[in-house]
Amino acid sequence: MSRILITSALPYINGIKHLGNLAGSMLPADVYARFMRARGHEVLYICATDEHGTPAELAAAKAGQDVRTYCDEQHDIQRRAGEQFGLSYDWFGRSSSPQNRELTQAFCEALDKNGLIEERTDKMVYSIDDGRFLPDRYVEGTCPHCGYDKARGDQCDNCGRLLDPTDLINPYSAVSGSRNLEVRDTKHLYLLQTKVEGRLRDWIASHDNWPHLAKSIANKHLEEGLIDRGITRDLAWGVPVTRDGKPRPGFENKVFYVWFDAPVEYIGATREMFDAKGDPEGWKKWWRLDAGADDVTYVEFMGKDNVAFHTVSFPATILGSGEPWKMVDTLKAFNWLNWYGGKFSTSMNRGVFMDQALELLPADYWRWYLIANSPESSDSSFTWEQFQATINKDLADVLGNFVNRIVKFTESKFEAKVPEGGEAGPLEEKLHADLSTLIAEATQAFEDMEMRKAAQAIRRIWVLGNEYLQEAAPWTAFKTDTGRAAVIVRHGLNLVRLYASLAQPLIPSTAEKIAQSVGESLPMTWPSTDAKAELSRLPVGQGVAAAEVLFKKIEDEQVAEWTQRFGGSEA
Ligand code: B3M
Ligand code: ZN
Repeated sequence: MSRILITSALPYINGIKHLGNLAGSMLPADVYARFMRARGHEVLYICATDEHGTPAELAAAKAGQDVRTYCDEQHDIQRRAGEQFGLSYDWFGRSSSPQNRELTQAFCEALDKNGLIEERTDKMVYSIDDGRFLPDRYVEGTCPHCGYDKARGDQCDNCGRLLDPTDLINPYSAVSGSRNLEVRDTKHLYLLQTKVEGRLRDWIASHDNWPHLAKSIANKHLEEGLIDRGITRDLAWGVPVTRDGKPRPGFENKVFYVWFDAPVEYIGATREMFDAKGDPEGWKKWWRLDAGADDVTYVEFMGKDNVAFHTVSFPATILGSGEPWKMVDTLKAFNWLNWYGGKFSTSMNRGVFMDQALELLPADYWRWYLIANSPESSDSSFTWEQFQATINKDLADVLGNFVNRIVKFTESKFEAKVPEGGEAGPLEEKLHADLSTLIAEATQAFEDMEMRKAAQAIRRIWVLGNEYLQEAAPWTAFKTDTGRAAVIVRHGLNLVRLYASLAQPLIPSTAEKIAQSVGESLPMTWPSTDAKAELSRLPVGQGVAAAEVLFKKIEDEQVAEWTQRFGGSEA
């Protein structure tokens, strides 16, 4: 048994997330966490809301609320939506917590002591009409690299490059739209990444096991070359800048850049959790190598636009601190899930957000679709047509139908009990062999965080069960040979049990219902690759009871209505 630390990128506080965000970090992280728990590992799955920086300030201003109140409300909304989606966080924290403030300040002070922090006078965009500096997302304009005309001051959404507000061509204020801007001097702290470059390169080079997308993005950023980064901003909302635990002179009206404190919140949230449990030192055994964290395996999940921060900026902070922190072992990155090939957009009524999705259908429908179509090797697109087809086929026809059919047959012919007697024949032997291979495939895919592949293997296992039942035809055998029928039904019911255990990470609420239909309950341990053993787990005589319909088919009228409401191909 190992200890596995899992984090998914922290969703910004600025409003509830859409299905694309869910598919690209939180959901696969949850699936992986559930899989690893079923494997018997000790898992700690941490997430939080990312509450600082310009996204929070801008969204609060738009909502007409002060930032603190806005964040309190939005955090609750996101926490609830996550729970309803079955995201099994061990803790869902807040980057605005006192724990994170303390850790963030301590990191900066450690870097400072190591000569890696420098005060520099910067030229920053100042808006005369707004009477303020415009850091990061407060300014928008044209990307100097690719010409995209809605690039933000911190990053271009089109080409993915990290930007500085002064890089933008034709800049304008995101607050007022004003182009009445000038460049003014202001003092900021710089993290001297150039001085950590050697260590950072060695560290990245020692991780050739990272999945391809993460590795290639990390290398691309190294090739572009490291630069020293400003880690403070002229903002009021954020982690205050300190020296020796007191406000740092000259920085009283500044805070840390959101990307400086956000990744620290992975640690901060862990500390929030252990503080809440009354074990204030407990977090260290997950994060400090000098407190036992060296046997932890740490896996991060995130969208591709976050990779640079997790492979360059945050590691530079940790390495530069010179302190014994646990660093990421494996980093799983995702491409975009698009909406009909374009971006999700609230303002343009394109796409479904987490809360809306649950008004339409239970979480498991979405979870299955999003994992089965996970944007792993390339971007993928949500379409209502594909969603309907996937649900109706995989979940309703293949899985739901199998479970109901065999359990109902047992109810009517075998007194609703796992029957005894009869002997396995060639059909069962073939089933065992095929199934063993597929269980091994599914297991390996989950281990490798290959979500699509894992879902495919699981789907093939469901199909295999259907084919077996079709061929073995217990309803026919029953008329002439009840012993033979009993063998088949016993295999069928054990397949149901197996399906429940395999479905746990992906569709946890339905997995519970499936387990109950054959008298079992979750959590179940992950199956071994010995299918013969796995198909003889149910005790003879155990009662079974058909669940109500597991999955309802999605009708064409529903697709029409949802397309109208949330956009579709014509959008
Ligand atoms: N909040 C960006 C995002 O949601 C950012 C991730 C922080 S991870 C430390 O895409
Ligand atoms: Zn660009």
